[in-house]
Amino acid sequence: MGQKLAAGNWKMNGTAADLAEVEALKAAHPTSTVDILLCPPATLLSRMSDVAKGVIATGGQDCHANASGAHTGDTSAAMLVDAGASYVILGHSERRTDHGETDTDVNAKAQAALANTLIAVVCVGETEAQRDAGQTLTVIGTQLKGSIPEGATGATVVVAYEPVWAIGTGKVPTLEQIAEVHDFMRAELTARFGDTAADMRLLYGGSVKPSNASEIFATSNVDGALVGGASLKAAEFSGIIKAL
Ligand code: G2H
Repeated sequence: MGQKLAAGNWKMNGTAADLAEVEALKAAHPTSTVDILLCPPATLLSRMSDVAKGVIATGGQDCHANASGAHTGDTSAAMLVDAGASYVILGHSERRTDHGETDTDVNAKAQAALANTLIAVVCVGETEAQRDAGQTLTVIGTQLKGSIPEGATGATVVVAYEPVWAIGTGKVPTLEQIAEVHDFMRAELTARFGDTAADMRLLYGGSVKPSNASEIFATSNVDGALVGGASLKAAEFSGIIKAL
């Protein structure tokens, strides 16, 4: 397995004043045995990268599949790299819902990310209706197959399992439910990519907090977390990092 990863997704939150939280997080973790990542809004990426330099990596929350051109409001993978990023989150359910992103779109974006040496954090997850209908593993299998490009390795792709119904809701799946999906993802990725899939980090995301992080991290095939709300404040995110 690759090094464990605590990833923070700031979503559409954060201005320059919030860089104090990055300073505080850095002070709390001058060295770390796990990888720490923060993904701020694009407007803050360059400045956060300067502040975070050292132990904390930074990433984008999306990128365009194309290198440049007439795509108003979009950001290319190379632009993220230029702003100091080493990761990019792709296919988050909020992008899939708000912007209609499909597995094919996510796959094209992931190819652009990999071509620009960014590590792609590819998100998958079922809705509550899909879980209730017993379709969870089918949905996850389809998303994995469609969203992760050929040639992915443990060094270039991270997968985040985020049940849509657990995002920002305070609802967390049972540890058995998390283990079932993570074991399934490891098996699917191994069947497709071979030995390198053992190094592919599988993150859990959805209402992770310091109080539930330890038990989630102790669950089968969980190699870290993608954290939203609880990554905005250094003290709270630090509690999660320490549990990893
Ligand atoms: C899931 C997660 C971060 P939260 O979207 O990607 O957010 O921890 O706020 O549920």
